[in-house]
Amino acid sequence: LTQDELKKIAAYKAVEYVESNMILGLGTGSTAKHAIDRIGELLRQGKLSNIIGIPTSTITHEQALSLNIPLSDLDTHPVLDLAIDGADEVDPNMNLVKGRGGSLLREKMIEGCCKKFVVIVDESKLVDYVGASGLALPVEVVPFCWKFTASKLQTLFKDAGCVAKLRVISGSVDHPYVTDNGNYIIDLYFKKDIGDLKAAGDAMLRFAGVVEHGMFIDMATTLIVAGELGITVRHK
Ligand code: DER
Repeated sequence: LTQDELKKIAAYKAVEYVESNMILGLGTGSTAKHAIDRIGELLRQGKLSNIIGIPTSTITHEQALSLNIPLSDLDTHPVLDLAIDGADEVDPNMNLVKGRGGSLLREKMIEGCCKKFVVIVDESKLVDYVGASGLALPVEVVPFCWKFTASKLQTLFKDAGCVAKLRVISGSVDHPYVTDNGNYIIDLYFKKDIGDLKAAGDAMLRFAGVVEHGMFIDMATTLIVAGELGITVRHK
C-alpha cells in the first residue's frame, strides 16, 4: 500500500465518527483532504445531512466549497462537535507536531474548540519524541524582526542542538512563506529530545514575536493510524 493509500484508509475510518447535524473542524493537508472528500461524497449521497464545516485554511475552504460542504467560522460556532486532521509527528502520549502545511494557527484555534479531535496518520508519522523525525517543528512568528525572534528560539533550545530556519517558498530565499494570517514561519530542527513539551511551548510563547507553535499538546482525543498491518484506533 502506498503512503497515500494508507492516509486515505485512516481518513475514511475517521469519517465514520461524523454524524448528521454535526459542526465539523475540517483539517488541512494531504490526509485531511481525503476525509473532506469523503464527507462531500456522503453528503452528495444523502448518507450525511445538515453538516457545517469550519475550515482550518484557505486551501481547505476552497476544497470544501468545491464539494458543496456548507461552511461557517468560529465567530458563529465557537464550539464544534468534531475535528478531523492529520499530523506531521505523533509521540507516544498522542502529542502532535503540526504545521508543515503552514496552517497551524487556524488548526490550533479550531481544533481547540472541538469536543472530539480525531487525528489521522499513516504509520510513518509515529515518533518516539517530538522532533525525532528530523523534520521541522514549525513556529508562526510576526514578520517584524523575524531574525530576532528566530535567534531567540534557536538560543532557547541550544542544548537540543536547535537550528532555526525561515520557511521560504520553493527555495527562493527572498520569498518568505506567508501564512493565511500574514505571518512567517520559523522551522525549528532539533538534534535531541527537547524534554518537557509544555514548558518548551510556554517558553516559546513568551517571546512577543511568536504567534503560535506547532506542538498540539493534550489536544487529540482519538488517534487513527493506518499501517501495512491494518488500522489501529487509540483513545486518550
Ligand atoms: O500542516 C499541517 O498541520 C498538516 O495537518 C500536517 O500536520 C499533516 O499533513 P499531511 O496529512 O499532508 O501529512
